[in-house]
Amino acid sequence: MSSQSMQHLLTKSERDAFNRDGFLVVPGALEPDHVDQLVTALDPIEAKYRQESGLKPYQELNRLDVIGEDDSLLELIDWPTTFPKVWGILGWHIALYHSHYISKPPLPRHYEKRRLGWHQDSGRLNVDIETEPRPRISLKVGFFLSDASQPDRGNFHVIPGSHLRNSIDFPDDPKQDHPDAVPVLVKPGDAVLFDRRIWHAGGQNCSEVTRKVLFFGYAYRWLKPRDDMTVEHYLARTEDPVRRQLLGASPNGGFGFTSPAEEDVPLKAWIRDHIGKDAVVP
Ligand SMILES: O=C(O)CCC(=O)C(=O)O
Repeated sequence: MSSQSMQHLLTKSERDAFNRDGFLVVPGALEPDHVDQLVTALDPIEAKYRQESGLKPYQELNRLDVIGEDDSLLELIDWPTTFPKVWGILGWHIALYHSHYISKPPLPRHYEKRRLGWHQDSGRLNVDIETEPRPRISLKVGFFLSDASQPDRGNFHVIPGSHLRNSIDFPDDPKQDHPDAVPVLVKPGDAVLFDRRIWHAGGQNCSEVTRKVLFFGYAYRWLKPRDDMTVEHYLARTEDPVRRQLLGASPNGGFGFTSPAEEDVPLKAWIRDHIGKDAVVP
């Protein structure tokens, strides 16, 4: 893992904001050239899956398990500007459990606006676990590759602070959105970290610009991956121990009574060696 991470550790005010609001914007997480490279890599992948799935040109593509599709995506899992915030929040006992790419082309002009598809992540988890609020368990990083700095560009929407509520009430009119809903306004290269429990939704794209976002989900190692995690080809040639942890490698198996052993969770030692044994991580 790059030592540049040390320059982007989670600050106290970022932690407070994440805990209070349920999300955090990391401006300029990716350089403009890097954004262009990722778009160039993702465009043919998108074209292939659009053709396979028969989507109409204005319909959203949501490609799950995208991480394995192109080498340029691998380095984003421990990216120095975002990953220190991830382990700063969740701690060291984590792995990637999900990755997806959403491309949202402009809607047809006659499209009638409707209420967005509000949800918390991890579907059944919200039904099976009975506490209020439910536990956090995972978070996602969204790398924005298009300009969503204005509303109505298919922005990621949130209800700030709603991560601590198991349910939310909507107006009676089914077209009306929640009064506290806000679009997250971000530029290409910005990243958004969000608590899986925050009530969130993708917005409608009434602009001329296709909205493109790569999402990486991180969770505790005991959570079953959300998608196929097609990463064997990366593991076969990846030596970096932390990256291997994130890809799901675990030489001693799972997380039983005597594990994880240090070699199952090299991120723990990395944090200890770089920050010290008193590092404030869960
Ligand atoms: O496309 C978006 O902005 C929303 C994505 C989303 O709902 C999710 O990743 O769970």
